[in-house]
Amino acid sequence: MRLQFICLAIMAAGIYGDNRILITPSYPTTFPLSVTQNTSQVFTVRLTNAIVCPVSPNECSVIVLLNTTSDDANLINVEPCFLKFTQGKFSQEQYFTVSAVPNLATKNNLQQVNKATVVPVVDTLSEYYAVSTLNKINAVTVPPVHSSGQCNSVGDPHYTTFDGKYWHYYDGTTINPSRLNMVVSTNPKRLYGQLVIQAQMAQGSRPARNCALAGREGNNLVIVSFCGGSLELIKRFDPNGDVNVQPIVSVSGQSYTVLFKSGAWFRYDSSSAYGGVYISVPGSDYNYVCGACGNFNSNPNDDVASYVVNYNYELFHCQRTTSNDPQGGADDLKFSTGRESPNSPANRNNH
Ligand SMILES: [Ca+2]
Repeated sequence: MRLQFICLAIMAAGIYGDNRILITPSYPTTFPLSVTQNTSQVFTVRLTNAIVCPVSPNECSVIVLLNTTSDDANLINVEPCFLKFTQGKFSQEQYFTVSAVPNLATKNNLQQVNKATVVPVVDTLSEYYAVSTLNKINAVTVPPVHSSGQCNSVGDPHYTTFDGKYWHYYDGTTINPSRLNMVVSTNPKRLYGQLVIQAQMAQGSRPARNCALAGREGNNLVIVSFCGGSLELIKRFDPNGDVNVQPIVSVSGQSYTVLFKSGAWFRYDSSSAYGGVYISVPGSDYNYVCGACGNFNSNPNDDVASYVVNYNYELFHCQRTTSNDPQGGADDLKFSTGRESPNSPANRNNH
């Protein structure tokens, strides 16, 4: 009966701490510490009584180990990872710092908030401090906020990637209309589902020109096509999906803009003879896309294979669609242009 009472008492103390060792500020469960890139929190640790050890007085100290757990591996740094209080300096405050790992922005699965916990554990020969219980520090890692990325494809066509790389694709081999993945998202936890945006070039046009754009977020697809000579606007929305996450199409003059729930959008401007293509993705897609718009990592030098790309096979894998390459980086969004599908066996043989 008495043992049961002691266990309950320890459990209760485990939630609130027992004030033998004070860690401030405290972050109980309902007030987690928010940790994001380039921020840190300093904690103060203080012993409230002298350290007395009944045996081995020469080794009498209190060590506070600062273990960490997290949803994702190693999201936070704790420096140092332990504190040692000695008998002579037991009253001296000591400090540790909790911060995000330096590469928090590039680690996987970080579009959503993740939990992390610092679990202080006491190691001592002191009977008084050996039974002390310390507050856990509950933290959440918050993805870094990054500004949105802008990409465009204009002329015959010339591309400017999210990272500002200017390059050209002339498609020198194929008779079939070329189709490129402009954006393919790569974050498995992306809100509102995966994003694929593809551009279609007009069949037989020299110089080449964009004639259609298609984008799908989750299971909602919109195609804006002028490949048949006049506007063809196609919406294929998930019949079982939430209507509040469906993309919105707006028209301004000869510009057709499709806004996705995530904040990503694409615009096709039909006033230009070449068709102007403009694309934006939200900052949460930073480092989580690939395609003709590049990988959105602030480095323009790793976006494309070369300044001028003449052949489909020279494109990066994720820039090719399955219509031009059966092993392409994203499935064909099945543009309906009123023309024969470039993925038909007859056309495939032309490659
Ligand atoms: Ca890049």
